[in-house]
Amino acid sequence: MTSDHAILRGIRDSSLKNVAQKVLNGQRLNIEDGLLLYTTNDLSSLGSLANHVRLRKHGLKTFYVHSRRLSYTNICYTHCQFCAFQAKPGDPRAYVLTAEDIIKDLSSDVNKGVRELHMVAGHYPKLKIDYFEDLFIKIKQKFPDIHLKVFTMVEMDYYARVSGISIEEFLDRCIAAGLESCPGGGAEIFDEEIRQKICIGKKDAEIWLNNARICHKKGLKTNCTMLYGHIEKPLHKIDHLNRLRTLQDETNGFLAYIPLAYQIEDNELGRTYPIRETTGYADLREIAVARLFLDNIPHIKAYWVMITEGLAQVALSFGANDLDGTIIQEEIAHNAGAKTPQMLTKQRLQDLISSAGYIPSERDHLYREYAQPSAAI
Ligand code: V47
Repeated sequence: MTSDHAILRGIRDSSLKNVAQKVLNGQRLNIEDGLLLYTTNDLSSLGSLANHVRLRKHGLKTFYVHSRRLSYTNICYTHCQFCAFQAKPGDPRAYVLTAEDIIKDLSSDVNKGVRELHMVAGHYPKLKIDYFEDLFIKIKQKFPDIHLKVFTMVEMDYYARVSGISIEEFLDRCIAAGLESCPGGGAEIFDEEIRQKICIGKKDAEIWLNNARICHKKGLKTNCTMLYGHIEKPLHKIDHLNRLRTLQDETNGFLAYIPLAYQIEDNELGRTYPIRETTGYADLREIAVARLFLDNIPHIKAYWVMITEGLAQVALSFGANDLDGTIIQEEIAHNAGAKTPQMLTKQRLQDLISSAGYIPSERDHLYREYAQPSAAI
């Protein structure tokens, strides 16, 4: 690891020296420090500090998971301006999958050896708790080793409400049927003013955070995200990260944080505002800021689907320690213009990690390493 002295000497922006010293001392950064991280143009210093923390926490180990994405419906009654995936009833693209459709799909060859099924979908009032119980039970009967990672904090709120039961009862019943963890989507930006512009009418930040709190108290680990690269400002992002960090101090239930780079095509937000796609510079900054500011969230993912494989690989030296995974059949980012492949093989992930000088490790949802890698693809 580079010595503290060498890191301090390499810092070009002298206003970062104090923050750098705090990072090297292992002290927590405050909001003002966070804002500095967002406003400096000294990206290489952010990178070397973030990499220093990454090496301190994880060494060279870099995780990935063999994962399948699936959305049981694209019908959505919520109006998120950034979403290109949603369809309204009557739209020729609209679909709802039955448990049988999903089992059939999961039985196909491409899913061989998949360890994790990551499901998020639209908000469709005809799907109620019994649909999810039946679905989870059937998936677990047929594929007992597949881990079920389902529902954003906003989705679970919606489906508990349309089922006429409390969020606690909804979760208890889903857990009994096979739910094992939850993905981090739906957080967008917590600031209410921005939220009202990018996802009018979506449940507010307090509901997202409180549902995460409820999950964590029930022992369900979850992830967390932030959607960046649209109309937000640095203050909104630091406020968002600070709220995640505060909840993590209380519950320790977040496993990973994933910055989500806004994809601009085929959605209302991209048509309304003159937004350009995020730059590599901005994407690397998000990873580094996350590693430095979120001192209590262990894993930072570079989500190659949204920032490209090449940049995700570079992000491993800017604080990221997880490349997410194979991600078979992702739809949300690809519908909004992501030009990345529909999946990466495990071999490709391992090569990306090794050729950058890190050590690949296939993980499960709790970041336990598998002694034997899953079936080769
Ligand atoms: O909830 C929607 C966001 C999320 C766009 O937990 C968009 O391991 C960018 O949550 N541009 C889904 N983002 C993705 C997600 C996720 C991804 C990777 C890992 C994990 C995890 C979770 O994507 C949605 C929404 O917040 N989103 N539209 C868009 N145009």
